[in-house]
Parts: sequence; C-alpha cells; structure tokens
Amino acid sequence: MPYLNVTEVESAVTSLATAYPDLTQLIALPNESFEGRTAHALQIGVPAALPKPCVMMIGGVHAREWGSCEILIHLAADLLEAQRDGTGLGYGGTSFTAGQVSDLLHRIDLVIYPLVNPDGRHYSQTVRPMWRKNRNPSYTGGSQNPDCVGVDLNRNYDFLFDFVTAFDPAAGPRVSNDPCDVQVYAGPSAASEAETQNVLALLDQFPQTAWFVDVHSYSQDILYNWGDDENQSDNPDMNFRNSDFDGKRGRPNDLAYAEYIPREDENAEQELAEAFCQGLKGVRGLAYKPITGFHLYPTSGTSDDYVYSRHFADPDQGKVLGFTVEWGTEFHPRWAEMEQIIRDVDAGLVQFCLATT
Ligand code: 0X9
Ligand code: ZN
Repeated sequence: MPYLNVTEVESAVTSLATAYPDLTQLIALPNESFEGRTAHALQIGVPAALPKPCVMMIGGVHAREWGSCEILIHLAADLLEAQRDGTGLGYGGTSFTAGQVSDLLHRIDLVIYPLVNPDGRHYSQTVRPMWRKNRNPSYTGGSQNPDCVGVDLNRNYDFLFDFVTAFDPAAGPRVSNDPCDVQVYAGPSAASEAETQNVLALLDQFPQTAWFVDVHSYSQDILYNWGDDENQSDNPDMNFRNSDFDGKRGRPNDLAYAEYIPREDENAEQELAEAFCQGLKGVRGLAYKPITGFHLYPTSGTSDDYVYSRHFADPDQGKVLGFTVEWGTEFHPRWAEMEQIIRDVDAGLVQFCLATT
C-alpha cells in the first residue's frame, strides 16, 4: 500500500468510526479549507459516565510530511482492533498486553485528527512534493510567484505571534511575515487560517485535553515546551506575556531571557518524552531524542507552545502539555521504510499514552 491520498485519509477515518461504533465518535471539523475540503477527527475510548482525560494527536499539518497521517490512522486502527479482539499489540521488540490496551482505553480518550491540511497534502502529492504551507491565496498581493500562496499553519497559532516585537532581532526565529516566504509565513494574524481554527475548535470541544502531540517530520526526536527560548523554573515573571522582555527573547546561552516553566511540568514533559523514546527504541533500536522545541530552533506560533500557553494566558483553561514528534530522516521514505517508521512511532505513542497516569 503506498501513501494515502486526501480522499483515502478521510475515508480511513470515517471507516474506523463505522467499524467500531461502540469505541469511537466521529467528529466533523467546522471549517472548510480554502479549496473546500472538509475533515473529520476520531475520538477513541471506552465510553464512561464522566468525561475522561484526553490525549489529542494531530498530523498532516505540513503538506510534505506525508507519513504523519498514516502514523495516526494506524495507531487508531491498531488500538481499536486490539480492544475489540481482547489482544495485545506488538511492534517489533515493543509489546503491550491486552490489559494495558484495555486499561488505557478505559482511562483516557484519544482524539486523533490525522489530516489538518488537506489542500496542502493534495498539492504536495500531485504538483509540488516539497510544499509545506496550506493553499490559501489571499495574501499574495497579486503576485504570480507560486511561493506566495499559503500560510505555515505551524506558525499561525496565538503564541508570541508578533515575533518582531517579542524576539531579539539577532535571535533569528524560524518564522516570517513575508507571504512569499515559501516555508514559514505566519499569516496576517493569529489563527487566520481555517485549518488552525479547526484545531482550536477541537480543543474547545475537548476541554479535558491534558496532552497534545503534533506529528511532523523529520529529525528523529520528540520536542517539548518551550520553543521560543530556553526553559527556566526560577522566575515566574519572566514569561511570554510580560512585555518587559520584548526584544529579548530567543537567544541561546544568555541571561536576558528564558521562558518560565513550572518545574513539575518540565519533569512531567521529560518523563513522557522519554517514555515515547523508550517505546520507540524497543521496536528496532532507533534512538529518538527528547529535546525542547527551542533546541531544534527558536519559533513563534507553533501548536505545541500555543496549547501549553493557554492555561497561563487564561487559568480557566485546563493545562495541556505540548509535544511535537519529528519522525524519520526524510519527508518521503519509500513505503517499505515508512511502514517500519509507522511501527516505531506508534509504539512510542502507545508508550507515551501509558505514561500519562
Ligand atoms: O518547524 C516546525 O514547525 C517543526 N519542524 S518541521 O521540520 N516539521 O517543520 C518543529 C516545531 C517544533 N516546536 C517548537 N519549536 N515549538
Ligand atoms: Zn512539520
């Protein structure tokens, strides 16, 4: 089986809902993409009287990172089949017992949204394989340059969106306010894009979400908060909301700024990231690394930092620990290798879920 096209991703999601009506809910996302595509997410879990904590996982945000959709669809299919049949799960050298699967699906719900950017995936699979952004042409200013279409959805969230003000000019965060930047154009305003709004709608629909994983490629790691600067747990006033630190964020190895994270949150994130890496390593020995987003490169407007920041910006919102998985060493591995990567990452994600106790 080669990579799924956008129609096949959508029908995989709806087919799982039809095949497992007692263990799933199909969720229609409210906004159409620019090209008129609609999408669904899938809630997976054994129904309970009270709302359960949720792990939300999204994928297909960056158009060219094709395998992310398959990783999430296989994860859903594997868990549902194991729960229905009362079997365990085996991924190479990592295995989970039937009891672990059943306990997991009784304790938490998984909310899986495998294709956030369907227009981008379609364009990447039919026209320009290395395309990353969505396909919204609203900000080209009449330019015919094809690079000027689209927004990087993983810079479009409301976290330090005004990066020109927030960051030290010398920090060089990986983000742009130029619509013709083919990689990291953040959009005209936070959450300007229908696809971003769909993720926000899903978060609103599942306020009991406590963990969030955005599946990307590639660099063989799992990133945890924060992505704008180094972490510190000593000075709560030094934080993304405090304008006293505008113009100072984003430089490594300096005392001017580091982003506040409560020590217990950082410990929890490290433990979960390590659980992911351990489950993954058991499959065939690959050593993915847990690092903060900042240690990949400084960013604004990403999903992982946005979901975690919401609780600090508005304490009525539950706390969501944010992660980004970066699978693989290339965007389009041949399918036989992608099948191995799916096993690697799905074992990591199940181990991650088990560690959310
Ligand atoms: O740059 C991104 O959006 C992600 N990497 S990718 O190669 N898939 O484009 C990483 C985002 C990581 N998160 C933070 N730095 N906060
Ligand atoms: Zn990506």
